[in-house]
Amino acid sequence: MLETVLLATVLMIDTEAPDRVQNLDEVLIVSDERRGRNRSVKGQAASIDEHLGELRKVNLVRRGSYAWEPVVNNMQTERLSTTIDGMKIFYACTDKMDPVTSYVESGNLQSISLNSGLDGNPQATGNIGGSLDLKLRKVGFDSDPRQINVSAGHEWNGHLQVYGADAAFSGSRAYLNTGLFYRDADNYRTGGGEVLNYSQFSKVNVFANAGLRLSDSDILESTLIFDRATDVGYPALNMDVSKAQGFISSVSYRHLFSGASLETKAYYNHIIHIMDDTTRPDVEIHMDMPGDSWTTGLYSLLTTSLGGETGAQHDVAANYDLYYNRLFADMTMYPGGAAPMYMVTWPDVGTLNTGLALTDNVSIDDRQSLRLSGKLAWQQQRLNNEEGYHGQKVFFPLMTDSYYQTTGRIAANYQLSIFNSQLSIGGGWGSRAPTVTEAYGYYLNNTFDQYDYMGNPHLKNESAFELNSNFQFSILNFQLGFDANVFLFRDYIIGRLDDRLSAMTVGAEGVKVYRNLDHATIANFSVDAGWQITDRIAWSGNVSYALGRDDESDPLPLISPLAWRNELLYNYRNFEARVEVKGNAVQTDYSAKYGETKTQAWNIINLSAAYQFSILNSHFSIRGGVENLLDRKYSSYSDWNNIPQKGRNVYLNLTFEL
Ligand SMILES: [Cu+2]
Repeated sequence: MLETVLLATVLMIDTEAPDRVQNLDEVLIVSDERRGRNRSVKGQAASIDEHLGELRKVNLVRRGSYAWEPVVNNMQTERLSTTIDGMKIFYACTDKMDPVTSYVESGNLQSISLNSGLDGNPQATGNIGGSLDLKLRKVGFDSDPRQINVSAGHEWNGHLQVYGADAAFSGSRAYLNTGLFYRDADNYRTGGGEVLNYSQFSKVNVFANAGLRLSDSDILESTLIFDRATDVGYPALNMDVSKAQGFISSVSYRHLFSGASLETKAYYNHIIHIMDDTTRPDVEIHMDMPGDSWTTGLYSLLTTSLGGETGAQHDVAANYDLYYNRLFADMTMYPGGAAPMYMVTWPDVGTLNTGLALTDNVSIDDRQSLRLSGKLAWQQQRLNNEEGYHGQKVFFPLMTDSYYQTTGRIAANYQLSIFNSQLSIGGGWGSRAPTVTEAYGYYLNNTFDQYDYMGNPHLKNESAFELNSNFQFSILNFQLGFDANVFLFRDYIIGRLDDRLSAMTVGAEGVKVYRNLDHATIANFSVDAGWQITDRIAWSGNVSYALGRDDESDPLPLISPLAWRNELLYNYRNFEARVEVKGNAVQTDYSAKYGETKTQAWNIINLSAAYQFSILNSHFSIRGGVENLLDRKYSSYSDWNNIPQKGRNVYLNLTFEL
């Protein structure tokens, strides 16, 4: 049961158990070399988005059936850090159609780890709400010499097909993981059977991770991922995507000292995003809107253990990182008959960021531990596109083409275990620089509130104090947990109406300019319970509530209403079955001021079952289920423009491990 508690914020995709768990929020998984068993309900055929959705602190903003935007502690991308094996990567869409999690596949990953709040992973910067690190699958040295996985999945609603194959080879001097995945879906049906147009997508992903042991203490590793989504529909938006492509690469060198390791990784990634409105009927003004994001960087991570034996033990990590990112997006409008209009929407912003992070996990004694983390980062931004720079300077005559920002974070967390309970309290402070959209975005239409948004180069950094606490206790077969955190913001960044400006986009209601609000508050509360009723039957439940307020005590947008989840699990030998009921209360606290509409309450029932067996030396697993059993038509508060979710959906996923 304790393990379940500790795993609250990590999702195991293809590994049996973490080798080392350091903190309730901070979960560290050392590359697992054993043959995996997939813990996720849908198995490997599940999308990254579905895996993310199984993390308790994660919600997802959905603009279609592909590329959902992760939300942690009720904060979106701007206030989170998302890294892939510590690599920085930035999305290339001015409309947030391509969160960076959309450029990897379930088959690429070993686990997803989430650090809640300001206590980020060493490579994270600007993480007020939390940091997600997607850990890539690496078989490592001296594991099974050869493993081959083949998986296939089908979902009847939307005719989703998933095919994947991956292989791992391991020896004492070298290892290789490689794989190919393909997903394709048609439009899905909402509850009641109506087809939701523009909800289709298609995606291909190829990856390779390789390692070479140069000597007993020197290891060279490298990663290559190519991911391409095509014909992706966004029913909540006015446009679709004809191509979203990611190329991710890295080379790293690891040196092992006695009791310490130093890893230095250099990486490069390029994202191409091409929007398309040619398949939509009734487009008044056709638009071309491509976006590009290039990032190159490196980090050096030193980890070591100090002390121990009699005194407190310190697990220390020091990380230096440096990256350079370029973001460029433009738009060409073709008003019927008239000459095309051209606009630069992200003015080729080059961001050079460098930072130093320190983490110390102090094991004071058997019962107490303390975790301290901090990071200081400095960045320079330059607007490299003249046209974009001059376009924005019209509105901000005092702006320059270059800016500097210094950001930092510091967090402390104390943990005490007594008898059957565990208490943790923590606090922190941190700041983030405005994003490129917030500082330099130019007439970016937001379909959520129907306003065009202008970036503001004079924004101050946003900062927040965080307080958090967590209490878990168990008696006999019963376990109960409480979790609460509050973020007190200064200079909170959000768009506010500027009625001196007029909209550019057809149908937009006006222009909003990003501003710093003097203060704002976001708070999250949750209660978890678990009950092992018999050896075979277990129940778990969760209720969460969140609150967001701006400087005038009005609700902030996209804050979850009261939400619950109930699950009954039956487990016998290699068979498991579960019934899940989840839902939201009516969104009474919606933010009319920021263009949000009220979302009604909903409840759905999901059924699933899994069976695993072995023949000779091969493992097979079959997973099947029905989502939204009663075919309810509903949308959640985080469904962009309240697009309805999938209606009843039957799925069957098969995996063979040879
Ligand atoms: Cu886009």
